Amino acid sequence: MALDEIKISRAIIERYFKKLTDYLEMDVAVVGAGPSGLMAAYKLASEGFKVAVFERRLSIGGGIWGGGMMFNEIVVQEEGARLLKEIGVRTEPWNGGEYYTADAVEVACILAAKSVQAGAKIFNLIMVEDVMVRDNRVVGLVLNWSATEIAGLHVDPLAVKAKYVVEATGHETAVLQVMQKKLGAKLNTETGKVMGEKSMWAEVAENLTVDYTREVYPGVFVAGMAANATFGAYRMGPIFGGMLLSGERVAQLIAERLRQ
Ligand code: 48H
Ligand code: FE2
Repeated sequence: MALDEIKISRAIIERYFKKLTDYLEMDVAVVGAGPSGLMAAYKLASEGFKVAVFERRLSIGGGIWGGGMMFNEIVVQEEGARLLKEIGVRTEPWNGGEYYTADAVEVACILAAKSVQAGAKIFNLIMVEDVMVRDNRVVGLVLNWSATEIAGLHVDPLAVKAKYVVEATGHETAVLQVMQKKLGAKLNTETGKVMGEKSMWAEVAENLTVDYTREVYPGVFVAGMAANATFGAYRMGPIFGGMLLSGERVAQLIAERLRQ
C-alpha cells in the first residue's frame, strides 16, 4: 500500500478538528485527567452524557503515575478496590485484605482507556485558562494550547460551552484560582474562597474528599484533591480510593442535575 505523507497529515487534521468541533458544546467539561477527573468522565460517558476532558499535560493520569514518592504502586481501600475491579484493573489484597494495591501504570492506562471507550473525549495538551460566566453561573471554559503557556506567549484563546464543569485539577485548583482572580467569585465554602489543604491525615481526608465533592459555584463541581483543597481538608498521601470515589460521586451529582 502506498503511503502518502499528505494524506496522513490530512487524516489527522480532519479527524482532530471534527472531534474538536463536535465538542464546542457539551454536557460536562472535566478539567484535569487525574484519577478523579477520569473516573468522573468514565461514569458520565457510560450514562450517555457528552463529556470532554481537558488536560494541560501531554500525559494523562495526573498523579497516578508517581504512586507514592515515585514508587509506581497505588494503595486503595475496599471501596476504591470495588471501582478498580469494575473497570478491569487487577488489585492485590495486602495484609489479608486490609488494603489493596494496584500497579499505577495499569490504573492510569485502563482508567484512560475505559473513559475514552465509554465515549468521553480527552483533549490533552490543552489547558483551561479561564471560564465564561453568564448571570453568575459558569457556562463554559476558555481554552488554550499548553504550548503557548510554556513558550510564554500571549495568544488569544478559544471557548467551549458546557452545562457543567468538573474542577479536577488536583492540588492546584486552577479553575477556581482563575475565578477568584478574575471574577472575585464567591465560592460555596466557609470563607467564600479556596481554603487550602491541610497536612496529612489519610483516614479523615479520604472521607472528606467524598463529602466535599460538591457544587462550589453555580455550574462548577469540585472533585478529587481539588475538593480537599477548596474546603480546607487534610491531604491523604498516596491512597487513591478517595479520588476514584469522588469521581464517581461527582458523576452521580451531575447526572441527577442533567436528568432534571
Ligand atoms: C487543564 C489542568 C490544569 C488546567 C492542572 O493532580 P491530579 O492527579 O488530580 P486528582 O485530584 O484527580 O488526584 C489527586 C492525586 O493525584 C493526588 O495528588 C493525591 C491523592 N495526593 C495526596 C497528597 O497528599 O498529595 O490531576 C490533575 C490534572 C493533572 O494532570 C494536571 O496536569 C491537570 O489536572 N491540570 N488541566 N487545565 N488549567 N491544571
Ligand atoms: Fe498529591
